[in-house]
Amino acid sequence: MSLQELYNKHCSQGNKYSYGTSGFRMHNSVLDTVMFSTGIVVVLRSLYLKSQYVGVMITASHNPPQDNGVKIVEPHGEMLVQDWEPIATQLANAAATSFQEFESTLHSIAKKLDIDLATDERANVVVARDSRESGPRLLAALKAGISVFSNTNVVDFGLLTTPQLHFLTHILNSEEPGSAVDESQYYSYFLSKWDQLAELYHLESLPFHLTIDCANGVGAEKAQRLIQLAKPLLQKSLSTTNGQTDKPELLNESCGADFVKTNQFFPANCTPEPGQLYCSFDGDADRVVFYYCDSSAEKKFHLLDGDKIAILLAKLLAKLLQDAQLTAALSVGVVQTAYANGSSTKYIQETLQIPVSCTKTGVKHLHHEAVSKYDIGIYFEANGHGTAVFSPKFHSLVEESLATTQEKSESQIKALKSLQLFSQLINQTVGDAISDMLAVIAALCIMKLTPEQWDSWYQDLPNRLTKAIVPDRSVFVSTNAERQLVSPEGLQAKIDAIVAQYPQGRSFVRASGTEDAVRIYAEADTTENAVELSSRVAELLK
Ligand code: NG1
Ligand code: ZN
Repeated sequence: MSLQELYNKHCSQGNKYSYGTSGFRMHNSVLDTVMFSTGIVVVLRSLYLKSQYVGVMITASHNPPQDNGVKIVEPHGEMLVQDWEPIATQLANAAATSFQEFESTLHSIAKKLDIDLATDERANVVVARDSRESGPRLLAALKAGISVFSNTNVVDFGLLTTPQLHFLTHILNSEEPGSAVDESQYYSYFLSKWDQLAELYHLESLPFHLTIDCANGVGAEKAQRLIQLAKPLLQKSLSTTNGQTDKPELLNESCGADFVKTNQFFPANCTPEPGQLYCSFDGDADRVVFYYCDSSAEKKFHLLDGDKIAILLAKLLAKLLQDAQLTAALSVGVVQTAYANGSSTKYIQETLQIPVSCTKTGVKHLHHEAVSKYDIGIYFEANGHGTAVFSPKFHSLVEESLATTQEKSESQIKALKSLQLFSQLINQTVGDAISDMLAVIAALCIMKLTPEQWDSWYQDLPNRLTKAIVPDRSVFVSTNAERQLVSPEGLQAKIDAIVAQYPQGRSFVRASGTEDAVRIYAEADTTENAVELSSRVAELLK
């Protein structure tokens, strides 16, 4: 088909698109145009990077089933570099204007990038999607965009979690060209790291059963596959719930990480028992939060969110560094956003004496800070999206130390081996619910912690996260890692005046990057105060 015929088949006019925090994300019915243009951008990106594989994930994560979206993944699993985001936006909007506009924009982008549109250089693309019903249709539109070029190779992995796509994109670019890469490499890699840790610590059983709420999404099939492939030690202590991937309308419905974090309550189809641990993935399994119930008569719900996961990993990794005698040589830091509970920040800084950075919302910002500032950078959004990244200096020092073991104590060697295994068990490309889950289980086993003990280190300040629909969210401009507004003028001063009336009060307002809304966060000493503070700030927006 000609460019014009392909365009006519997949594009429609009138919508406005923006490549945001998590790529393009909207109601599925308006996404065909964007899929088509993104197919072209991905090919350009691969050609620009000398035919390396570039990844594309079709997902709308924790959003409702009727939404969908697309994001581009760099050859080694990072998110699309920031200076290509405007290119993706520009081409999508040109496609939504007219064929003439689209064609001329495509030529001008190619010219700027110095890419010959008629090249016979090979472009390599790797695609996957979550379990949404609109996925196959949108994938076809994406492939149509890719087919505009004559020499393309598309590796289609079908259904994957977002982190699996990131991981396999990296593997495809790391292996010899032509080697077969398949999904099973993901499971064998992470399970082998977990098994090695279990062996190092002589683990014989897990001190709890872990039930995984899979949000009725793609994570269900993947978690079940992981359990099937695991050795009995892990296998007998894990099970899944909300695994109805075949009923797309149930995706994220009364279950999943976002539901649990927002409602601070158990998901559907989960009958909690004291002493056991539970976790929830989101729709594309790049987020995870944990929880448990206490032994009171009402079986009270307790959340172990991204803040608590960051602290668990920070505490363990800092202790291992100490035992490995590397504390002076390697830095550890935690990266959070303004949504982190104030108690967690205080605990990390004051009790753990570990530095904390605060960045804008969106893992790309946290990732960048973690990589550029620390040798071990642990970053998590409160909603459970995050990972820990290890610097090249970390890897070389640990490797060097392990190469000369004769003058080292047994505990030092054990700590060094543990550090190395954790740096592999934790997905280095992106936050990953499955890999984070395995790291949390390993950390709890090694530190001999029950869920209650993990939870007891500090108490979250009561908080509320709500949203408000405003006529134009673009007027809400933030500064200071989104903790203060510079526009609309005068609003921040009014927020500050209200916040000052509440002990331990903190509140901020920012425009969402993924929804047409502004978010209001408030925390204070008591639940009543947090709720009151939140509604008084919300009043200001009316
Ligand atoms: P926005 O809509 O910009 O607040 C939300 C989450 C982010 C991140 C992105 C991407 C909150 C408060 N915000 O961003 O943490 O996960 O979605 O999915 O949870
Ligand atoms: Zn997600």
